[in-house]
Amino acid sequence: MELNPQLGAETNEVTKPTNQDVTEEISSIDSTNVGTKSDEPQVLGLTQEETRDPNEITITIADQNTPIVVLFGPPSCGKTMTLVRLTRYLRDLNFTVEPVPTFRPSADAHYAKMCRDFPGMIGSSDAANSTKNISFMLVRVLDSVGHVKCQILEAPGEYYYNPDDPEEPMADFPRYVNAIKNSSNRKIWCYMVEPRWQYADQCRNYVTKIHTLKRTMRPSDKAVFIFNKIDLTPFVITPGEVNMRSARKEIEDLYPGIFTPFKVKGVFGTSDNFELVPFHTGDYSKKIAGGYSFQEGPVEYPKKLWNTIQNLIKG
Ligand SMILES: Nc1nc2c(ncn2[C@@H]2O[C@H](COP(=O)(O)OP(=O)(O)O)[C@@H](O)[C@H]2O)c(=O)[nH]1
Ligand SMILES: [Mg+2]
Repeated sequence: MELNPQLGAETNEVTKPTNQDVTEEISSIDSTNVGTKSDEPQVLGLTQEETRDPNEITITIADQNTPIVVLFGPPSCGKTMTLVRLTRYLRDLNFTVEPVPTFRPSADAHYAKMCRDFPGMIGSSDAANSTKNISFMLVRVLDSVGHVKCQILEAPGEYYYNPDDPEEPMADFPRYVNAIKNSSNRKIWCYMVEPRWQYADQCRNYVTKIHTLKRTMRPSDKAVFIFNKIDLTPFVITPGEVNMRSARKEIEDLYPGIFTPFKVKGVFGTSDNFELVPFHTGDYSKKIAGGYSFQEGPVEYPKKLWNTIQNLIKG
């Protein structure tokens, strides 16, 4: 299915990520000029034209039956590193995680390079090697006998919620997001939250944006809230074991009303129609030579996330 919606909607101003830590250090090199059909520099894995007008982004979802896990969250919440950590975990279990080459137009040399370099970026202990290079990707997960279990989409956070856009939370989603929303694949929306978001004053707007998207979710779609950077909270009891009651309360305090539309009223009261998963992608230590080294976090976190995704796919 070719998803290239017609132009005509208002353009979203897209800026580079404003990540506080690692990605800030690498912002000067994230315009990787690897050459496209027009040999123009690229930011976030997009051509200059696409960066100027995200409504120009063309994607193709060739497999319309396999569920898509969408990592949804603002810049620097940890989408790329979640993909990296989950991929490492799945590979250890003999799953194959591979980029879907047809996701972006074949003339897009940057995407082709990203696909080729994916194994190296996943295995790298240099955090920037992943965060700066994996920016807009569809991967698929196959089990040890070649069954495709799901697809995972990682995209620039600005297109979901852009803290630098004064129009938020009313800024339109770029058309490719709508195209994903409207595709026939079942979706597992993974909404990411973090404990010390640098734009804490915008938490309510981010909540509004999630609720806007929620209204377009189909009944078969599922919702997971990923509380990433759990290592920065006091709720970790032992590695992988988290006081979820307190963690949940913290999210509700930081992001007021976030769970409200994801609750269902029944005869015996209200119940959750979502999953909540704590996550810790890994530890990031400053290197003397510059940049950060990445050491993967406890296995319990990707294990819990993967089990949750699998149950939702089955359910
Ligand atoms: N403390 C901590 N920091 C994290 C964690 N995951 C990501 N980070 C930090 O957040 C930065 C942005 O992560 P990234 O995956 O690139 O975010 P993205 O913009 O959403 O793709 C990383 O460079 C890390 O510094 C985590 O589990 N714990
Ligand atoms: Mg990213």
